[in-house]
Amino acid sequence: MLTENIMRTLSKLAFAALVLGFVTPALAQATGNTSITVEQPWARATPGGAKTGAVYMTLDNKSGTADRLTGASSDVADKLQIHEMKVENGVMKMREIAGGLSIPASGSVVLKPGSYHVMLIGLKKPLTVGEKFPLTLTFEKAGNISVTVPVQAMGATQDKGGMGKMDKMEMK
Ligand SMILES: [Cu+2]
Repeated sequence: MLTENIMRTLSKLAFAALVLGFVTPALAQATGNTSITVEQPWARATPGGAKTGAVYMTLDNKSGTADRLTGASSDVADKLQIHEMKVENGVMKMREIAGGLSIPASGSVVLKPGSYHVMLIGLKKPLTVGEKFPLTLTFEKAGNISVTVPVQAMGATQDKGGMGKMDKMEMK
């Protein structure tokens, strides 16, 4: 009987140690700077002569503090902006997001065709399928994060036709 009680106590202690082991690093992360993970970045291939392109990705905020994507830079284009797309009076329009794109605490934001994107303005050469290029994202709290962006086909996967209609869109 006594040994059984001891065994129970021991297993409770082991369980507590296990729980603490998981909880401690999570707390440490939440109290520090934000930690942003950039998942599955990709860019749409561009037809020859195109002067603009777009990069998509998922931004995952694992911290308990909201952050903000304020800018981006890359060698492939003269200028990069954080854009959003919206239908206004039946017309699809895109514009730079004033103040950057906010990423909620313990949440994520998806940049995808027809929605948020990192706009490449003044492309130095067409983006061709299979190539990769470096991109540096700047966050208000997490600082700079560099990723490698693979170029995917123009009609690629997640595509709902958003950026494909770009030539017909107004840019503000
Ligand atoms: Cu745009």
